[in-house]
Amino acid sequence: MTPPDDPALVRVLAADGTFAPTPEAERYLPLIDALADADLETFYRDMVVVRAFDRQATNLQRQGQLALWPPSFGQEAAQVGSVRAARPQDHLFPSYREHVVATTRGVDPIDIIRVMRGLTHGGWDPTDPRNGNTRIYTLVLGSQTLHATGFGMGLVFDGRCGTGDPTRDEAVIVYYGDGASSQGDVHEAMVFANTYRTPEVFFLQNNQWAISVPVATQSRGPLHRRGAGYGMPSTLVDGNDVLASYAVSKLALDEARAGDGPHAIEALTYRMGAHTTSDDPTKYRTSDEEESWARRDPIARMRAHLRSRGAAASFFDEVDAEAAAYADDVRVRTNELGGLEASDMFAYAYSEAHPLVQEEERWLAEYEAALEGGVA
Ligand SMILES: Cc1ncc(C[n+]2csc(CCOP(=O)(O)OP(=O)(O)O)c2C)c(N)n1
Ligand SMILES: [Mg+2]
Repeated sequence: MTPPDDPALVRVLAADGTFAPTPEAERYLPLIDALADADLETFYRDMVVVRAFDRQATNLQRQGQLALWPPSFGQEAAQVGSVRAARPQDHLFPSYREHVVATTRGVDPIDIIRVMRGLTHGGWDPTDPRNGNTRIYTLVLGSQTLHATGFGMGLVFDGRCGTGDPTRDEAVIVYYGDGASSQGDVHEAMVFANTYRTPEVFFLQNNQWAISVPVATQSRGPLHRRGAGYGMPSTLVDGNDVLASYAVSKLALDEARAGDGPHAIEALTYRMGAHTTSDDPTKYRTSDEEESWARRDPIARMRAHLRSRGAAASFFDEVDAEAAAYADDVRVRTNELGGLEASDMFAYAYSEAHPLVQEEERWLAEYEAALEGGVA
């Protein structure tokens, strides 16, 4: 399975890192020209750091420190490009593997770890300014698109977009997957977004798989064409090209903020890892397919591009060291986290006391007491 040879595709960097814009990329080139060397280095650093974090978290799950981990391995360019296109006042609605989206906005990586260790009832506080307007992870597929559209409708009603002041107007970006695109919630969200002209970007990461179901099985036509059916522009981008992902997201967000309504983006990418640590992709996909996508690795592509622009070897060494230190810090802090307060399992099942839950809590307390006494 390879990305379609679709003339609509926006790509700036070829897989080997050479600057080779597709015809559809031409209109985005001014946005890319406006980037400084430091911006390109930031994109690269973000991708390398999150890959190290992601690998560390996968290992921590294997060591029994986390209940589950959904890897972002392979999707770094789609995520970094889009989040770096957002302004501080924008609102981000992730799904469950947008780790670098959350951390770039300020969420502490240990807060993501805490979610996957089962220590929280949702995650972080989205209203805490340190979290950069990042909503919590959503495991119920597609539901976050409704949250985002509702939030966007609020922005319209409150006059918080389309005023003509780009420093104050706000936009929303919501992340979802190719599998989630089949959910009714997504379609309802798109209908309402277009009816109310919400300042919203629907950012679909088509990573080719919904667990073990390939995208071609459930979606017979190109996903990016769906936007037109709802009355919004839609753009197909190479999601393994961080520059293209940045540029299409930037334009769509700028237009949304300015009052031009919603926009759908389909970013073609690939989930290079397992669906989660509970999954074994060797059961349903071939190593040929994995290798063909490894040749389009988003980090290798950007590294080659930076090298061709003359980045020093020391820069790459520094980034690698920074990524390793970041991952080490996460490991150290994860090992310091305590366990679940067992009482929490019962406290939040119902809003009011429930006899069955109380009975289960009593049973657990007795069982643990017996364990301590060496009886059980
Ligand atoms: C409403 C709902 N149905 C089913 C599931 C089970 N489920 C979890 S992830 C997943 C596949 C999602 O695929 P996709 O949207 O492509 O996202 P990806 O995991 O590839 O990032 C499914 C079916 C769920 N979490 N929510
Ligand atoms: Mg998918």
